[in-house]
Amino acid sequence: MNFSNTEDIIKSAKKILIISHINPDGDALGSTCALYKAIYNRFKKRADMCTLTYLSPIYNFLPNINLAKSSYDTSLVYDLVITVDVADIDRISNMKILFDKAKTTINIDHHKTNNNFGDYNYVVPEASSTGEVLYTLFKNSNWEIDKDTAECLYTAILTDTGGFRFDNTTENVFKIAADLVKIGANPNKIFTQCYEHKSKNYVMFQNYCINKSVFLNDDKIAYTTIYRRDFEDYKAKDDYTEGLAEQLRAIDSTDIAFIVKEIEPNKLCKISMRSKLYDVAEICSAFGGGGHSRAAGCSIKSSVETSVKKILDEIKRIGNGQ
Ligand SMILES: [Mn+2]
Repeated sequence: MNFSNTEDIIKSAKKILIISHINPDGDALGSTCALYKAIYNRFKKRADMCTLTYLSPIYNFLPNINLAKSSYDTSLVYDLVITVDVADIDRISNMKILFDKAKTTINIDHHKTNNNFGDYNYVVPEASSTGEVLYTLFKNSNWEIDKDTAECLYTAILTDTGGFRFDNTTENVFKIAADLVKIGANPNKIFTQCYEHKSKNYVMFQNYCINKSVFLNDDKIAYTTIYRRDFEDYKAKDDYTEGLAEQLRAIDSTDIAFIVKEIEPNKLCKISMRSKLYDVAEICSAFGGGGHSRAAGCSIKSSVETSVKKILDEIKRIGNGQ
């Protein structure tokens, strides 16, 4: 896999937009900034970068992220729009208008639920992260990976493998990481930036959410619910729930862990689900969601209580966690 069929398109495009999904994580932002720098190095042209709802300062260390904007004028017409780490085109929110109008689109991703929505698609479900897909594309296309690009790719791979812990952490991941370190990515610096810049409110909020967890079926199922008022009480930002489901999954008895986050009282909830054993993407797909087999999510247009019941019914229906 390389850029041989799209290199001329990227080369001739005057206006390029790189975009990832809403609530972008380290893979989304790292991949965006890595591709930006790689295109600059190769063609000496600057693409626009869109980071949508990104607010948290955690990833502000990524080279060139300061050049990204949260949205672009929907009246613009791009020659090329490249999506990175976008499993479903609806996850780029209203920037889909720019995607639909673009002369050409390229879709670079690693989610197995990706339905190849681009004109050109580089979708590798076996890859740990979009960062890994990009690394392979850059290498196979003889595109330079400089220190900035290496830092971005390392961040993408580090965060999507949960710090080289999840079952997507392959031999290849370590080979790539070693190469990126050789180029100049600093593992300790990037780890500290990604995982040790938590605010006090964040830690207190997470402890509160964990404290009120509910355990079912001999503690095989663990979940917690987070209401808007909880966010207000702890002055918590929306992404303060990140890592909660992983904490519940870490309990030895737990097979399935999920969190139900109230988005709009009595109207809309967002669910993040994790498992050690089961395909939670299947459970989430029953509600129009998706993701990976051990980490998936969905939205349910109900109250928190009804959403919990629907999820538990679905777990029961497919016979998991029993
Ligand atoms: Mn990813």
